[in-house]
Amino acid sequence: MNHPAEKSFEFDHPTNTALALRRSIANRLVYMVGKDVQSATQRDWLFAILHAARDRIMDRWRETRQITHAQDLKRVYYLSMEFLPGRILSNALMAIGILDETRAACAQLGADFDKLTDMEADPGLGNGGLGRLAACFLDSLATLGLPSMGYGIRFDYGMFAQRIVQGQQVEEPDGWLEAGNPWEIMRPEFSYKVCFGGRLDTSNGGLQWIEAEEVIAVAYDSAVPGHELASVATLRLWSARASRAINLDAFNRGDYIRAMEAKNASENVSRVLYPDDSTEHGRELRLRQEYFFVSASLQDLLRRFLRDHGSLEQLPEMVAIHINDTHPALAIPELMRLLIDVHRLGWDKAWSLCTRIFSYTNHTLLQEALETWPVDLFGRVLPRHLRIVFDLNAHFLAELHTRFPHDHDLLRRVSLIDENGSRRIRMAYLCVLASHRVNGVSALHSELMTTTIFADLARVFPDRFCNKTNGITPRRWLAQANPSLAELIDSRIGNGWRRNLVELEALRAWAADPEFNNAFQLVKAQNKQRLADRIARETGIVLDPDSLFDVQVKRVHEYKRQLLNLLHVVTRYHRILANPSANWMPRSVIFAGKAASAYYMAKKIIRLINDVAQVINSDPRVDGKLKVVFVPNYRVSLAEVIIPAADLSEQISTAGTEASGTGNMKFALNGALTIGTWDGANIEIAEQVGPDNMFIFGLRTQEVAATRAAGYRPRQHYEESYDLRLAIDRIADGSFSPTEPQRYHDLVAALLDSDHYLLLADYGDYLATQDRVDALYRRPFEWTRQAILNVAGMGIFSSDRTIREYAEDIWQLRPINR
Ligand code: 26Q
Repeated sequence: MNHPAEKSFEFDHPTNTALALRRSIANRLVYMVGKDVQSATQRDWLFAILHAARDRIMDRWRETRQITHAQDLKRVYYLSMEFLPGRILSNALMAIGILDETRAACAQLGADFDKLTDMEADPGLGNGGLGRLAACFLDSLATLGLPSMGYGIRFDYGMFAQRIVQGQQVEEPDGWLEAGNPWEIMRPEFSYKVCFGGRLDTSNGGLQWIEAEEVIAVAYDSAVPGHELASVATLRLWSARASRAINLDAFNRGDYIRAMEAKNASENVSRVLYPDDSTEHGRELRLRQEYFFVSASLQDLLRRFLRDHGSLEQLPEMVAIHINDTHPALAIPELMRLLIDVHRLGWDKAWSLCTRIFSYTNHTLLQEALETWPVDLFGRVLPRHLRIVFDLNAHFLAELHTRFPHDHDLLRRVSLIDENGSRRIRMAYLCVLASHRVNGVSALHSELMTTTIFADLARVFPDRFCNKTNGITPRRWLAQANPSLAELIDSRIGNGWRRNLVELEALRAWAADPEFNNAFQLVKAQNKQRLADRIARETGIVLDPDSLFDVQVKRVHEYKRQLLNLLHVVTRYHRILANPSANWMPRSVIFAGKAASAYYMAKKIIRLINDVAQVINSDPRVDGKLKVVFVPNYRVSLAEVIIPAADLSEQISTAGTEASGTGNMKFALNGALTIGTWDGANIEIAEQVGPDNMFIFGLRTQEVAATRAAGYRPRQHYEESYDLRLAIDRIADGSFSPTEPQRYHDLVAALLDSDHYLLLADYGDYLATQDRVDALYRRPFEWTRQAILNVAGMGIFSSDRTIREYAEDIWQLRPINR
């Protein structure tokens, strides 16, 4: 007891009976929202429920922080530009264990729980896989009781909302905060100054950064409740606020509007997420965003450390900092700056701390996606950090020279500065240099990482590189998204799988049990109906729930090969027309996904999907044998409805291009069969579920390389296959774009002349494999038996497993002991 009021400081802990919940919701409606049962809107009810739920997380949240502090435990700080948590309410109620009670309370209050939960905003603070992975990791960190904090940016505008207008993607701003965000708590007491620009002053022997601009980063926290509230982690997002300094001098000059403009401009740094998942680097605002959140996060964690510990010597024993892709790489020169310029450590001491604290995950091998920054831009925005990067590079290259005195080209190749053409900083190399561990996200990816993009660095630092195969949280992706399947599984093997996903192995024994097999089919049928209803509402296209639901949902990218899928669709259409009376297995091909707003080819692919859908869906000769639909605005909350309804999961990237994939895991966990290439985590899924329970096709990574090396000629496949020729000719001749016949000329030319991702090379095998899919789907029992074996094999793909591996091999973390 160290506060004078502690004796008299008493409060009521909320309880979880339906009655208590009902009273809490009513209280929150009256005293927080300021309404009553007569005047409450739907949104008012939602906010009242949200607050009642939030109240029930607070005690454990405080307790988690107190225990971490009292037991003096090491923490991991997960730095990520992106977090895609999905809606919080259902997840929180399940974590607390009061989903049914809350439903009952709502019913008594006359509120429609399902309708209300569907009104909650879906925070789109990420582009796709990388941001969603970060969210799954926080869920697992909380569930495993590992002391942790996620750090990111509180973007005012998240991933754009996608509308489809006349077949084309149209982007709209996602103002997810406009109605208020009841989950966040502003913590203005944690505000930090972040500076930009200016110059280095070397006049009096030292090195001083004379900054030109400053902005304030303000913390907003949200709770991340673990399963059964094992612990509650924190997501701390930074929002930019103009500094008083800007305000004061601009306003004092008397030009009020100018001053307001300056204020606005400086707050732009946390305005909007870059909706690009590969190539959008070289933009100054993006660099500022990266530095902004990293600087605030490091100041914050150093403050916390120094509050509890005297000496920076022990920093690596108490703090692990993880860098999610290179986007937070500026944490490295920023920590060096803080240790050297602010805390007055020597260079060698500071560097030795850094290399014991940082670890880094790579998420891509695609050359165009590797982040680099032009030296001059970098130096203009962050002159001190440029100097640190140069000094680091000099130390590194000097040491290398002594280790490999005869390999001069090695120094050029591994330099942090790419000197070919305009000089650019290689952010990935900086991360490898500073990290004691560098990991890829699937076995294949980690292997390719050390033989391609980091081949030289793997020779220099052989002990750093490792693999941590991605995972997904079974709480959101099975328990929450697919409650009927969850319940069916519980009825046979109990509910322990939520914490220990390998328990799903026990389902193997049930795969061929007629009753279970049948019940499993029934669940799938319900989920398909739920999706069909949703699609009919949103697009007007009516799907037959008895048809095979063939699903490809993910960002639209050439390497993911949505076009290969579409070539199959067009061929199937032509075959149906040629042979309408054959016994066709009805199919519904479902696409969803966003294209980067400046990615011309990806947008064209979306348009082609919609054009093809239009023609096929309105052709009476098809007569229900084939439907195609593009579902607009793919996001976490839509994924939760689509994935449980899939029969077939399309994971068809060119071998060697998809680092891992995590959608592949979500589908298999929900009882879809996969048609996929030997790529990313597909390979490990095949190992777990058995290759006979998956549809594997296409060239392997080595064969892709060999095909390219031999001078790949896509046109040869076109000339040799009647079906392929017909499909491509019809796309080219305007059959799917009659008002503008040349609409797809460039797309077709790209396929025939270069086809960088080898669609045409894989087309034949893909089509043959799709025929095998149809054949198996005609045998519902056997199909379902294999689907159940897929579910049973998904145990290792829990993000709990992934996080345990990070905690043991990389972060050296121990859980709290309650
Ligand atoms: C970089 C610079 C400037 C602007 C944007 C970006 C940017 C933003 C997001 C670059 C990449 C991303 C996202 C990448 C991503 O999601 N990668 C995916 O990560 C998943 C999780 O590991 C893997 O499963 C996927 O295979 C991988 O594509």
